[in-house]
Amino acid sequence: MRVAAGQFRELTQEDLAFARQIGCAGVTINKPDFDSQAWTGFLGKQFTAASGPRAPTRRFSALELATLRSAVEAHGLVLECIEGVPRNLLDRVMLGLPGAEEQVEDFKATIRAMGQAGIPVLGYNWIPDGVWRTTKADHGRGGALVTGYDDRLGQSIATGTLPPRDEQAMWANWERFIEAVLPVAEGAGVKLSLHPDDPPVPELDGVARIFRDEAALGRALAFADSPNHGLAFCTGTLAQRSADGMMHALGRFARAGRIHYVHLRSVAGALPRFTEAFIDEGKVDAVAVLETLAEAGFDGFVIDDHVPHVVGDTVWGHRSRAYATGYIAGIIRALERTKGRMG
Ligand SMILES: [Mn+2]
Repeated sequence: MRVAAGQFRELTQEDLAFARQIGCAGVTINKPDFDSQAWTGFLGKQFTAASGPRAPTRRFSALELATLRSAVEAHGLVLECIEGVPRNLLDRVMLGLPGAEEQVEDFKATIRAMGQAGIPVLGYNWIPDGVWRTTKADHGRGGALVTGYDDRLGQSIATGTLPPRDEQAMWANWERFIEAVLPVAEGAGVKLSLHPDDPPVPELDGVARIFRDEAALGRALAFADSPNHGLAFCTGTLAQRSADGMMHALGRFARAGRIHYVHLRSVAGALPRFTEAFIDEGKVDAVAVLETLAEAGFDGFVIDDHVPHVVGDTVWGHRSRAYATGYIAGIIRALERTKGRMG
């Protein structure tokens, strides 16, 4: 088990140096938009107006991914994972809209490119309108800014941008998707890792959120029962329903060897209303989480997630992430030492 730095949507050489400086062995990249000005600059490509706005389909090329991997490795880091493609490159598949087939073909090509570039894990989720919060400026400990969600407000919002989809439709679309892409992942030696729906409520904006609890995740793992399909286990998302339920799911899926990586964050409160919290407070017991993973023999990586915004911090959250990452690394070290003493 090891700690990584994650959720870079854009990347600079400084960010990579920072990840190494705070002791991470690896990094993850979030939904990279390789056609954006920031990414074309990082990858040493010419940005042209033709690069954006982005078409509804897009495959990541092996060359882009290899360039990215090399840049990461130049800092003594491992590129552990790409956490998803931009949402609008998979939305037609999730919603079963015209153009879904083309998006699936691009996703398959992306998996093959990941395999060629030697990047072992591709995270994904099944939420076409993304993570919802009803505030981004609630006050946490010491006045730190934290995000929050109130389902009474959430349920009153209808964007009118998505076609309504019930549970049955979202499951059917997912089953069709995973049946199409999993054999490609197995052939390419790439792991696909499902992140639960955040917030984990039955429906938002007229679209069912199917991956919201242990039962649904268990069903997904049984349906796509392969070492190349597992979970991006997010402690915060599941604890937003129930911290006890999250711990139960964690133990079960860790012992089954189906957790590829972990988002470790905490929350205060639970649905219908919660706020995010520092890693050392709130409903999620980070020590218990890491202890459960260690006992199950988990050998993947753990990253922080949605850290509170502290005094003087950057948008990405260098200060807050350094704190959370150090906290995780310290617990892992302590658990290793205890295990060594117990023989
Ligand atoms: Mn997460």
